[in-house]
Amino acid sequence: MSDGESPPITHHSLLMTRMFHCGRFTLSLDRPLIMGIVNITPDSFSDGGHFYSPELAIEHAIKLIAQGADLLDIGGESTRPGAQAVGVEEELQRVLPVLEGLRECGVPLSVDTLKPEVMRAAIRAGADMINDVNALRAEGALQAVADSAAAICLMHMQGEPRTMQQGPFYQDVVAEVKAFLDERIAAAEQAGIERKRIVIDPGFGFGKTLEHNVGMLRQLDAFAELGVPLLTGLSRKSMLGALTGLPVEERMVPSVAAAVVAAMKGAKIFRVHDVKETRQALQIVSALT
Ligand code: 9MG
Repeated sequence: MSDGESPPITHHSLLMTRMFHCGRFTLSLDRPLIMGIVNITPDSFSDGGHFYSPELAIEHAIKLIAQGADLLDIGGESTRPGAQAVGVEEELQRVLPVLEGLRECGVPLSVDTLKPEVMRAAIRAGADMINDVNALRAEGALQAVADSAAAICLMHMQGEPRTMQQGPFYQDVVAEVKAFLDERIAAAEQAGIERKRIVIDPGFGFGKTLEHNVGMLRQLDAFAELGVPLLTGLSRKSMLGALTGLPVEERMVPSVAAAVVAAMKGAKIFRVHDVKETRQALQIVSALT
C-alpha cells in the first residue's frame, strides 16, 4: 500500500461490528472471547449439581476468571434435552445471590434465561447480558432487554428443551437456522436493541440431530455472514460424545477441538466449561489466522 492510500475494506470488516456493547462493558472482538459456564442447577448435565450453593458457584466463577474467562454465563434453569422447567421464583432464588456476589468481579455477567421476569430482575441486579436460548420469543422478552443496556444472545432452538430431541426435522438446517436468526435480529432491532449489543448462536444440540449439528459446524461461516458476532456452545455436548464415544466428563479435548474449528469458521465468543484449555488453543488460532 503506498502512502496516503486507505487500507482495503474487506467484506467482513464492512459487516462486522468490532466492539461488543455488553451492559457496563465494551469488549473488543479482535480476539476470541471466552464465556465461562456457571451452572447453578441441581440437574445440570455437566457439573452434576456440584455448584448449586451460591458460595460454591461464586468460588467456581472466580476460578474461571483467573483462568482467563472474559465473561461469565450464569444459569439457574437447565436447558439440557428432557429437562423440566422451573418457576420464576425458584430460578431467581438460584441466580440472584450468585449475580450479587459477582457484581464487582470485573467481567461482564450474562444470565441464561428465557423468562422475561427473570431477565428484568437479573438486569436490575447487575446482569450485563441475557443469554436466551429462545431468542426473545416469549411475550415481553424483547422489551425487557430493550429497556436496558444489556447485551443479548439470540439462540436458535427447534421446539422446547423438554421435547426438542424428539424427531427434529429440517429441509436445510443451515438455511433455516440462518433465516430464523436473521428474523430475530430484525425483531430485536425493531424493539430498540441496537446491533452493537446483539450476538447470535445457531444452538448446537437444541432440536438437532448429530447430522444437523455436524452440518452447522461445517458451514458455520454462513451464520457469521449475518454481520453480528457469532457465539457457539459446543462444550461437552452430546454430539462430541457421539463422535468420540466419550462420556461427558471426558470431553474436554473434543470440546477444545470443536472450539478451534468454530473459531476458524468465524465464531467470536465461546461458551465453555474448560476455560484455561480453550483459551490456550484459541491463542494459537488468533496467532495463525
Ligand atoms: C444455556 N446454553 C446451553 N447450551 C447453550 C448454547 O449452545 N448456546 C447458548 N447461547 N446457550 C446455551
